[in-house]
Amino acid sequence: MSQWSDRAYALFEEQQRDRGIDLAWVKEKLTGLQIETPSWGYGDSGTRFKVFQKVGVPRNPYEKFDDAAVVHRLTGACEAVAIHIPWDKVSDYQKLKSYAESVGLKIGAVNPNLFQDDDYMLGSVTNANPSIRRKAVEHLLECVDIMRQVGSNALSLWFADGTNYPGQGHLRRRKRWLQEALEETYRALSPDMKMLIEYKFFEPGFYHTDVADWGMSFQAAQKLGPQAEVLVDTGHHALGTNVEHIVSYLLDEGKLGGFHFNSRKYADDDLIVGSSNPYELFLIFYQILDAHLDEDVKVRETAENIAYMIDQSHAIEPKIPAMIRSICNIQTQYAKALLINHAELKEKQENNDVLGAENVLRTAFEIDVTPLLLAVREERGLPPDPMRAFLESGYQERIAQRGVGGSSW
Ligand code: RM4
Ligand code: MN
Ligand code: MN
Repeated sequence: MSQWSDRAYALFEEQQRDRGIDLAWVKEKLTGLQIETPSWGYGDSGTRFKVFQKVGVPRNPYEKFDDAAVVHRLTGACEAVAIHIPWDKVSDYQKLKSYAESVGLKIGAVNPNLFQDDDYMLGSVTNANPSIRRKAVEHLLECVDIMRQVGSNALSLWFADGTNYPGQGHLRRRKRWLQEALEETYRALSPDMKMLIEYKFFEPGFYHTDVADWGMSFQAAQKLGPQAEVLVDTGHHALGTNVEHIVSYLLDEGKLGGFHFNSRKYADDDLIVGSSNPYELFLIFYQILDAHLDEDVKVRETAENIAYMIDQSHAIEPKIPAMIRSICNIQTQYAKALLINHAELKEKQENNDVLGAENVLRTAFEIDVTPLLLAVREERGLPPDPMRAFLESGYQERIAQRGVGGSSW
């Protein structure tokens, strides 16, 4: 470290010691934070107006793993990569698994795709046509089989099913079909596998969506059993929704399975994490870390087993730097949340000290954690500034030889 950062860290350490913060624990937690990146975040994606094709985009799933390996090497935080089927369909999944391992990665969640086949225009597992419903369930089962082959323990489900017009579909019948499909899939899981049920309030359906909010995911998961949990995608709520409250509720019920982190200003924007509302991310981590201290072991275990994932689609961003920035932004907000003085907060809450309690949270949020992040990276032998290290590595220039128009959606 430079003399400047050594001095900055010494000062930081002293300040945190005065606040009663256990920095050894903070560093251990920061080091342990692993965030899965999505294979699709390395490919070209876009809006409904245009998909801009970029130079150097991966041409196949293997090259997506090459790019993800760079992100992991520079951040030390992204060992697992989520795959989306059929975007990452290969003839030999053992080979894909071995390849991932050969570049220092493992395969994370398997995401079925029930929205791009022409048959699914009017729904997949909720389609009025029984043979289309069957086809959709077969795809879900195929994905469970792929999980076995690649050693994945999370089936991550998002259903695009919905309607555009009142009366277009029978809502209760669709609800039952959906649950039947989930049940059949659930029965196919091995005991070490989790089913994560994601929700989104609209899009592509503009009138109703079959799994529209956390309550619907929660209820479906509750009926299925302990291996089913809710996945919170931070971009999937109506504007103004208190996402951290949902997080705390699901933690208390032992049903928070994972996150899809991304940022949004308006709808499902899938932008770089923390670019729009870093305070929300900090408050989500506050809820999680508070649950780590819960007296109920079930709540603690739920908090410790959350699958953190990024779900970003890059329309205009260079993909690898966008991923690195997201990881750094997550680490920054996590570090700030680790500096919350929980004992002080509890005391303020118990004394009904409104401003005092809010001040405890804001104080942690306003701390500059740069010296801490630099120190942790240095101790782990990682570049102190992963973005700069990437830009100076020449990797982007090297992959330019892949040309334009690599594989995307
Ligand atoms: C959806 C949802 C899913 C993701 C797809 C690509 O909006 O967030 O998690 O797999 O997009
Ligand atoms: Mn998502
Ligand atoms: Mn989404």
